Amino acid sequence: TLAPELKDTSPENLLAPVLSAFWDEDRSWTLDVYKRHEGYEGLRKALAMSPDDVIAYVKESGLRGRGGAGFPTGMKWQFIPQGDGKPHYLVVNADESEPGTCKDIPLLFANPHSLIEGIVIACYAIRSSHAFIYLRGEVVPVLRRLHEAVREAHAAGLLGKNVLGSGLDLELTVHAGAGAYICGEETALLDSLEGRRGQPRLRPPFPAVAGLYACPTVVNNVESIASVPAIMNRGKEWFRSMGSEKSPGFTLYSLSGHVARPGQYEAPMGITLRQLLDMSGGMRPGHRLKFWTPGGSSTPMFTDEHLDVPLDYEGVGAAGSMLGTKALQCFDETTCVVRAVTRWTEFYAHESCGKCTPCREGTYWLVQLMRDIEAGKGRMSDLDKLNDIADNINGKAFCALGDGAASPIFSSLKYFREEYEQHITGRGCPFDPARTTAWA
Ligand code: L3W
Repeated sequence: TLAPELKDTSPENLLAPVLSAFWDEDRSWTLDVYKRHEGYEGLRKALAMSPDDVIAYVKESGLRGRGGAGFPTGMKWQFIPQGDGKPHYLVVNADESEPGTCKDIPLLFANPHSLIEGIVIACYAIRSSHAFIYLRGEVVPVLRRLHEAVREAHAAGLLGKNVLGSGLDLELTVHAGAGAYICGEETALLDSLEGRRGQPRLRPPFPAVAGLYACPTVVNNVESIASVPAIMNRGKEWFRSMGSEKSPGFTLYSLSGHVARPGQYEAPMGITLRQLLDMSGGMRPGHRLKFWTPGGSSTPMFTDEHLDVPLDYEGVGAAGSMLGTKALQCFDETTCVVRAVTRWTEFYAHESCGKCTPCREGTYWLVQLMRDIEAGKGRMSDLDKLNDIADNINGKAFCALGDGAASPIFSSLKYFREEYEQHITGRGCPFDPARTTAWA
């Protein structure tokens, strides 16, 4: 019954959640509570279908990957060759670390069984008997909760030999990473899982052809897989009735920064930041939005002119950015954009794995320039140099980390060049007179 209400995007109807439906219920993470909320019903329906039909069903639902790129989930499953005699693997990317992104970790903490149910469905579909969850290592309470949920699922016959009498044998391994942003890149994650230093591999071959241990592997984000049980249980038409034609369904937006009520907001794809701010109490009292990221710091920033951009892949793309992980970091007029971009750039330089020269060297030089400008020691020619270095990283690095580092540079210079110039002409930060080098 959710669909008609969700189609109406008036704020009071936007709070009919699916993924976050019972996060605030007592012991929401247990199998008992999950079962009271349609838990494992989607799996039962999937097991009554053929594996190929499950893949076709997910494809027809229009579900797109929630990890940043929006690749169609069913199509990715379909890439797995069948009858090849090799083991197939499902690897869930739970290495959430994009700045501003905080949706997968809360989901795993509050409702780990939605992911486990999705994993069983996906493994049945792609004919895999071993799945892995690669979890960001710092989140030890989530690791413990996942281990407990896997134990519960085993005891209930939802994992292990002959799942629910279907003939499917499935093991699920939870692996904790060591806190490297690069290990969220799918091929670096696979290297790390194999016990090597996490560095991206050349693609193609894509993991679907040669992934974990050189075998066909599906790598999916937590939220993508956790969305599958509800699709199987309530139907692809129900899912398609939300969101937009090319970006259907519901999703989790992470709202952070200078907003009155930060947190995870579940809403249909295509909602706008203006509507999300209406739901969340707006910016903090007395302040106005200055700039924001639609999908974490790796996606080009927006300003208050973009409040009505539909937050789906097409809408954000047409406005010159990317939906990414739907991490909406909102900054008000008290924020120095140069300082914010400096911090992000330091993050990318620190997290660059060093494998390719454009990213390793380029992010280092971006940091030097940004620190100088922020400290009032920059020159006007540095602005073109910044653009030039970012241009030499963008599209030329081994993986998307380099593009992510270039994005905030390009977009902040596009919208706030004047603010950069003020740092240079005023020899310091106009937002913080104490941070000036006029004394130097
Ligand atoms: C088989 C083909 N498979 C593509 C698969 C590919 C991958 C998926 C998407 O980066 C973005 C990045 C971040 N045969 C295929 C194929 N695939 N062609 O489709 O691939 P791709 O290359 O478009 O993207 P990606 O390398 O997975 C993801 C952005 O997301 N991002 C996210 C950052 C951080 C997190 C986090 O902390 N959780 O996700 C933020 O914007 O910049 O552009 O599976 O194998 N012909």
